[in-house]
Amino acid sequence: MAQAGRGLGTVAITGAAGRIGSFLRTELRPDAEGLLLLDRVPPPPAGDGEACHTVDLLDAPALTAALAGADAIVHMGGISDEARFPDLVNANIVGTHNVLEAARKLGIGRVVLASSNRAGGFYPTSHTTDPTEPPRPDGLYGVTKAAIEALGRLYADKFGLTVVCLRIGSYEDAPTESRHLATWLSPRDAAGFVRAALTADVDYTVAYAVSANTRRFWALPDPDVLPYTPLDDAETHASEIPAPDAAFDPKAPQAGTFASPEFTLRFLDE
Ligand code: 15L
Repeated sequence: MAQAGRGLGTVAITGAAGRIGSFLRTELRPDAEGLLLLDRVPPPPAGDGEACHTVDLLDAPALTAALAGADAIVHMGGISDEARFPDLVNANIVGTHNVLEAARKLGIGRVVLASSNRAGGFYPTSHTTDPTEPPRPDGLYGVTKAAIEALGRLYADKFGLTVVCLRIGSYEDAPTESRHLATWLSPRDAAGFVRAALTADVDYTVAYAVSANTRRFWALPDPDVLPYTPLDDAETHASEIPAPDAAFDPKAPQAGTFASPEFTLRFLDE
């Protein structure tokens, strides 16, 4: 375990074998006293100060056992895009409920939930969406993300947990398509938002986790609430992107093609 700076205490990461989870593992390790790494598939072997648990979010007793000892949970696990509704409901809504229940029972005071911009993907690109506006999901996946924000609010209001919901944008090493010029979340900004969510003096908040993109259509969080100001701007990559203006018809949904009927019809019965 790294000896310097352990201010975050013991942090549990669900979805620790996933793309964002693996990155956060590396980023948070120096700041945490220890890491509990949970995933349905075995995370890469534990290093110093780490404990790995192969656990399904739907196995509540095993999940609770694996989370014991955490001071905070960064919940990244679940299905990360459109899928069949029963699968989404189980992995995302029931899974998040199990995480929040484990936190309540174990006295873990802080949970960071991976929400998504897709909870509001039907707002048009001409609109700057603030996360306090009503959800406007672009698909079934977005519906489950709106639901987990509500679950987080319930556990904050009723049981006094601190819950920070991050509406993650397009997490990529670099933007690769027109829409990303608005929606990109760079890895270093992702780490910045998560660190802020682990330290913010707040009961409950929902915030867009998006880089400081010139063309963004989401409001950045108030730094007095979530103390992080993003550093990267997708615009610096605009010249590498084919048809950089293509996604910016003012009436088009912010989710782009994710909002099309076809994107969801694949997961619905005839
Ligand atoms: C998300 O929430 C998804 O997890 C990811 O696959 C992308 O679709 C991203 O949103 C996006 O909006 O680009």
